[in-house]
Amino acid sequence: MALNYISAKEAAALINHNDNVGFSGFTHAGCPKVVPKELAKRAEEEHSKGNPFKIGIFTGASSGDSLDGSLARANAVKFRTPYQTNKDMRNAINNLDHDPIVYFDIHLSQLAQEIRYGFLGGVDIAVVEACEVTESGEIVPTSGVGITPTICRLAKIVIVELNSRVPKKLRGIHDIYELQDPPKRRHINIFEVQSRIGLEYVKVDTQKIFVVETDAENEGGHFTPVDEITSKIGENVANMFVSEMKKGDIPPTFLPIQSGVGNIANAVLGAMGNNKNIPRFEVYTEVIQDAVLDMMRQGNISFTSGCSLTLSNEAMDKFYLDLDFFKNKLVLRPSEISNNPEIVRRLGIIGINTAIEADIFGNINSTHVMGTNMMNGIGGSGDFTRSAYLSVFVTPSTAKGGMISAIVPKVTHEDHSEHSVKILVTEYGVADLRGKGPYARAEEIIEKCAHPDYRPLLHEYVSLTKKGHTPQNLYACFAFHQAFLETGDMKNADLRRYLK
Ligand code: 0RQ
Repeated sequence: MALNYISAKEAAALINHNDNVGFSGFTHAGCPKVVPKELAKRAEEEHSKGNPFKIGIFTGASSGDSLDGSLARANAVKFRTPYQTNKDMRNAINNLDHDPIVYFDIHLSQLAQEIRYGFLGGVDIAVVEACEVTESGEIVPTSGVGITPTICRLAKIVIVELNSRVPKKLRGIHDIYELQDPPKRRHINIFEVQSRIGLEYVKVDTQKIFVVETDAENEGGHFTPVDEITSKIGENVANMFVSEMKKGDIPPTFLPIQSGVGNIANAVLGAMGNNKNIPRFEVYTEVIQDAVLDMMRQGNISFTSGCSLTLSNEAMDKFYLDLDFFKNKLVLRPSEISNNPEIVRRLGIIGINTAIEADIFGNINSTHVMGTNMMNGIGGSGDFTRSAYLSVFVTPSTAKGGMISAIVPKVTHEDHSEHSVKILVTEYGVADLRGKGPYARAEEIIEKCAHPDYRPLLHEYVSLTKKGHTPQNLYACFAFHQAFLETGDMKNADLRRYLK
């Protein structure tokens, strides 16, 4: 059947106020660009006429500025889930003065199934980026998959942004598979990082497809060059892996690695590549960043499975040029498979994720600044952390020019608990929490990871609150944060003020 080609403006007109819209992609990779921008214009036009216009947004993870940025600025968002990183979206989520966006943060592997279960109100329209769409309804995604199979199947209308900038030759890199829901779900047939279990495309009833042609550019930013701190964190992680191998706690063949998003994660992978004692390894992760491709080219990584190519534009262009090299060494999967805890546990994945703050017992806050303001969201960190062979968290020991200690007596928001977190790493060292009770954990974290400026205060907290299984005082535990809010510097924390 011939496909229905329309303009981006006509596509935006298919979307109504109050619709729930599912978007393809994962991070900026694979997200639609021209339709969301037109949709934002449409919302502004409706608002100027005094009409309401807001949509609910489901995505794979964060998205590009054309999507989250445009729609947030146009005040066109009813709710948003899951992970986001756009500044304007974040401001709109945190700012209660002006019509806030309802944001609920869930583990990325769970979103597709929660949409299917009907927990979130259904999907009316899917807007997906593709490098190919056939007259039989085969849609080949671009550089990120996310929740594409689920939204395409459930939506009444599927708008395909057919992006000619992405080579059709990408076909074959995806492994598209959607899980059945309980009680019919069976095991996932992935027993190795490189296992393939699905199709090269998403199959959709052609009657509901509308195609919008585009050549919009990838929206990848740049990675900040590795600095002294991120490079030291990376070195500490790499050396820890080497000593784990020497001890026999990590097998000599190594185990698949998951690594989070951002500059620190990129630096950690780079450091692993530079360490001659780490053997060639595999990656089973969600975001594939620039460092992974460099390491594949150099032979440090033999195979990579992920959900998206979260690359700078420069690295993306180079990837397309080298497609023949990567085609049999890399696979892109939907987020419910790339992040599936069943596979994480089975393959023995080592998870490396970044914390905003950690407490002296190993609980991790990945999402909230000072307990109140949402940064990005939990992303896939929980999918991996809870089920990993070894869960590692990394963070610089301080933030905001040293005024904030990333190691605190108690985290102000808990995303990952001490029960899942095994290793904590800062530029100062590596705290191994395995087999240690709360007092020993506190000692290990303070001495190995905290910034020296904060060590006396943290020790003081433990000695002043020494009581019961876990030394804690419910008044003093946030004295560090309180000091920052009142004086702009956590070093001014006056523990005794709360402990009279
Ligand atoms: O603020 O942007 O104003 O400079 O947080 O911190 O050090 O640049 O590190 O970019 O790697 O982000 C945890 C947010 C780290 C990210 C987080 C401020 C700091 C800076 C960014 P500025 P950095 P990164 C894979 C897995 C959760 C989800 C996850 C994240 C900004 O890694 O979102 O792991 N992780 N997903 O100054 C106040 C503190 C702070 C602080 C840092 N203690 N207090 N501000 N900052 N620590 C991804 C996916 O699932 C797709």
